[in-house]
Amino acid sequence: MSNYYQREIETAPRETLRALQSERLAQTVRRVYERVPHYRARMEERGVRPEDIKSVDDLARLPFICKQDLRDTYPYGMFAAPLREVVRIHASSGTTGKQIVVGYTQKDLDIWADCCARAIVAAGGGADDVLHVAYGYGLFTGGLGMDAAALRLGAVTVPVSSGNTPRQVTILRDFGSTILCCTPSYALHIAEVLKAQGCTKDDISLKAGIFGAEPWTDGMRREIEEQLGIRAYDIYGLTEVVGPGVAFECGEQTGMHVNEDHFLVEVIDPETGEVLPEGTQGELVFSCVTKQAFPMLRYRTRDIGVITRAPCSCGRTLVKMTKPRGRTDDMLIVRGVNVFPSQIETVLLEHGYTANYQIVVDRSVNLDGIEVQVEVGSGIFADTVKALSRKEKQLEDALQSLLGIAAKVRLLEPNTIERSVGKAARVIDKRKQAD
Ligand code: DLL
Repeated sequence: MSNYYQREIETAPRETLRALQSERLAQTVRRVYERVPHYRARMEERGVRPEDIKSVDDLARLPFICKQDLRDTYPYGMFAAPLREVVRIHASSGTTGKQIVVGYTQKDLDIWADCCARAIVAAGGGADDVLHVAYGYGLFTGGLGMDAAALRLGAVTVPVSSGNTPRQVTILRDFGSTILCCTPSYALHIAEVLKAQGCTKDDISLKAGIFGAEPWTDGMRREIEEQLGIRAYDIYGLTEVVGPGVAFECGEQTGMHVNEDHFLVEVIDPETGEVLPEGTQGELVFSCVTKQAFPMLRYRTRDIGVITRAPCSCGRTLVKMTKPRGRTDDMLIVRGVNVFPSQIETVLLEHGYTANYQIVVDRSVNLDGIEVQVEVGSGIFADTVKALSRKEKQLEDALQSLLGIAAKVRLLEPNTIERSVGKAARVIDKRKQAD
């Protein structure tokens, strides 16, 4: 499938793209240097002046910006446009500290809508579709971001937002929604409720889903595709950069094309900050080169991924990033071994378990302190205690041999783990709660 929304730029020759990026980068650097005292101070600390940044090759001369910079300048200190020109505010949930507040001018909103429209079109969507937007509306960027893109394409937008899952299912069925937009974990929950209402995938008209806002594995993709009878596409983004639509998946479903005419991507070693070559895993860093109100330059995402410029069969020349395997903050260190929840998810799904799982980290659980709790189907739960503990042991062995970690496994009855209507909370770190 090679559907484009903005063919010319999505398939532009690399040299054309580079020239455009360089020009836009230089312009944005000037903009922030002149308008944002915090940026100017950070650049001066490094002895960099705007005229030093002439092309994308000079990017690494700029300082990094991280979450702390945004907290220090809360709420509007990083804005590069006066509030009179700002037309929208979004904010991150702020579960791990002060909220991050971001602003958009009308032009910023227009570009954002284009970026998300590329994602919808790449997933086979357009004016004939009914887009069921079950990402949260409000300060979270998911709902309004996808909504604006659907509107731009002339699709029918169903702005249900998240929550009230039985009603979501009724709407999906009755309104004939063809594309579902929500977090992947919520998509699975919707599938679950659909089934509980005695319906099958044949009772709905969905053909595709655009899922993101949290890490999810290919195993989970297969699960969703099977249960809802759709193709499930990944979409990536973060509030600080723009929201959804920083990168999106095409029909090849092997990673996401970064909208790099607007967002430059680098991969760095999270320890040293050194820029890593293409194909090497590291922390993703983004620079916004067209934003007016909130142009992050070299923003450290803490997301771990890999980028590749290998040609894609869809014809797009935009660089591709792999599914981020998680955030450095979510990485568990178990007896010196680094483990991402997504790796545990892969093992669970490969062994026929559900994606309804959570990882509890607690010093008192066992020596290693991690317990993987996963729901099993009611059939399995009817087994004898002995059979259940055999299954737990099998899974513990699989985790040990594939990930090199000793984890305790606990199989749970169906519907015991709380469902999330947004981002699933995979890790419960009791050590942090106790601190
Ligand atoms: O989650 C924006 C978004 C909305 C993206 C809807 C996609 C769809 P934040 O709440 O600021 O913004 O969270 C950003 O979520 O740094 C990643 O850790 C994670 N994330 C987002 N998309 C993906 C994805 C939105 N496709 C943080 N795969 C990011 C893995 C993702 N992680």
